[in-house]
Amino acid sequence: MPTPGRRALPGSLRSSGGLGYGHIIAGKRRFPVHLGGSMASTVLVLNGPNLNLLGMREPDVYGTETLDEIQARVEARAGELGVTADFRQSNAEGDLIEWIQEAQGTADGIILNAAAFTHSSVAIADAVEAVGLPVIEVHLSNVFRRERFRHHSHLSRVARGVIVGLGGDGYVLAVEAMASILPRKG
Ligand code: CA2
Repeated sequence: MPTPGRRALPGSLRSSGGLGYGHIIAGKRRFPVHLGGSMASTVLVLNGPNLNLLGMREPDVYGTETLDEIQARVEARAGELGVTADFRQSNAEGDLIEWIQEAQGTADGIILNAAAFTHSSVAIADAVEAVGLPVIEVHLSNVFRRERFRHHSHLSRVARGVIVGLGGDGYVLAVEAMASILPRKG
């Protein structure tokens, strides 16, 4: 029986396997809940516009490694460190903002290469500030050796740290840094 005066949530409780984070679905909304138990930290790795073209064009600037190859290296290193990497790419600013917002309650930290949105998006910076998770900004190229408009990042002010100019290695270093920043679970 529900306590008088308190409305039971008209929703269902779902977990994505084992204990850890699940979510309550109430109507069209999802509310993340922690279900207890031990689990690995989750690091969301977000990639912005045109990074899906890596390895196919501009190898002199961005190297020959594809985004799939970087993903494989990130997942392998994350596995060694006992961290789960959730790797994504989108050409749409709104997707990146949605993913950053959703990370609250579902992830422990974010590695972010927002690509060209780095230099233009106050909205992504606001989302990073609002989510309150540690964010490491990564750029494949050394943006400071490039055009002046790439020298300014809206994200660096709200990022925990910034890694530039080391190609795909920068992502792996960011996973290592994130693993040492995040408290061990369990
Ligand atoms: O160096 C980085 O990682 C950048 O975030 C890459 C962005 C650029 O706008 C930033 O200033 C620095 C561009 C990503 C586009 O990637 C391409 C890959 C291959 C061919 C063309 C674009």
